[in-house]
Amino acid sequence: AGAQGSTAKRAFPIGFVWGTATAAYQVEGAVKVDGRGESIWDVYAHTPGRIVHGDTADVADDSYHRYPEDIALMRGLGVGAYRFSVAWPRIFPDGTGRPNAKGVDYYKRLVDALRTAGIEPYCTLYHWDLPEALQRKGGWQNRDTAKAFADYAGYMAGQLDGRVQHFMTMNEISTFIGNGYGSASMAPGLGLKGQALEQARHYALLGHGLAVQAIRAATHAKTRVGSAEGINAAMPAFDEPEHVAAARKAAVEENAGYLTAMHTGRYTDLYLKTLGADAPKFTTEEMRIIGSKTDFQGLNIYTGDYYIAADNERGYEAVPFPSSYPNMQSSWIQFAPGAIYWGPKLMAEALGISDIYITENGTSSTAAPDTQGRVLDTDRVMFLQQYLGELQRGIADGAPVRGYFLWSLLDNFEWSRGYSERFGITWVDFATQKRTPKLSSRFYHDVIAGNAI
Ligand code: GBH
Repeated sequence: AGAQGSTAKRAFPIGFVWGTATAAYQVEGAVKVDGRGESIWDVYAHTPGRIVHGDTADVADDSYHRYPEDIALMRGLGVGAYRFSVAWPRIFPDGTGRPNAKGVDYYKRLVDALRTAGIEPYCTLYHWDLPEALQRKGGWQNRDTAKAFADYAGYMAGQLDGRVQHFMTMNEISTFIGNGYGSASMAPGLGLKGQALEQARHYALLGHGLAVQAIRAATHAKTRVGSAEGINAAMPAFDEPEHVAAARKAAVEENAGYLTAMHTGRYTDLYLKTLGADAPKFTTEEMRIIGSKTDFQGLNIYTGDYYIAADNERGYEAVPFPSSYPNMQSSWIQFAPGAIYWGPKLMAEALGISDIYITENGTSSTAAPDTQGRVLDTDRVMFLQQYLGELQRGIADGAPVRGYFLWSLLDNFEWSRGYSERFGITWVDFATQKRTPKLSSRFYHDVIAGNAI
């Protein structure tokens, strides 16, 4: 039984998976240990002016060495699952060629320690740390990278077969292409436009599809394969049939370059028409591969976009956020708990998805240790209370969500924001590596213990 509050709690389904999430580059550190090769993020972070305060992830949370302590934190929380990612350059330092046994062993030790602690490992094979050697050959602009990724993914999944049941190919194609190849705010910081950008996006999707097939070929039949994609969830401005229908159409069209392509094996007519001459070049065979059947869909949901019905070709119109709309510390996280109610529900309805995991949800907070050393992050507790309430309501209304992974277990290297934005429910003192659970850890512990919000 969970902790008793004064308000009656609403239950999650029996067997609902509660977890936390991290990514290799954001927590591991040890960038030159045991034969790891260089990644595009090492290069980017060491380029002056790219990261806030010139921070790097050379040490980060040192989880490469401190993972037993991190697992102990998870045991304290009571989570049943941990979503981590494998650093491709630890396995193939040059992206392809001969595997690096020491890198493989690290992940075997990690998943064995998790299983011993009763925590189910959920493994992401690509969370943005492309081997630099492949970037020098064009990275995701080069079709060969899709094949190299599938070879690596199949090899690694085979190595972890029997120890890991859930694999995700990639994390957020939308972000590593949009921000890394497009806007340049992330590695490799290319600033591409037009057809070149769309072709890179297409090859990333192809890499996902090829990897789904490679993982299946390398593992036993019960292995479940999916991806973790970021969506700015479509929400009706309010719950009224014509606006809900508009948001459902928006869910399909606004994700046409990602989830819609992956779940239907085609680009929508509207998507291709809108891109015009910038549309990617593709073959029927590539689209068939991109549409390879998956077993679950991971959704990273932090915020959403409001839609209303409109009398235009799309049948919907996006409503911009007024400047008075509340957001969290990270200016891109508009406070929108409805995103986690509508996002999974509309995606499942529109694309026929039967099993969804929330593979990331959470927020940054400026809360820092007080004079007693406590971190009282009431903004994060408020955020989680509201989002989890909406998640529970969505599941009760039929959204097929099987689990939830809170981003993140630890404060960590927040990409171009460096250490200036802290997403952890555990405070990390980066000078000493001391970990201190925040108030939100206690809150999440109680939710898990009661399986209710
Ligand atoms: C997720 O991305 C990531 O998967 C995870 O690694 C990350 O730590 C977490 O969210 C928290 O940010 O640099 O100003 O151009 C969430 C989607 C898309 C949000 C890109 C930030 C870049 C803003 N992200 N966006 S900016």
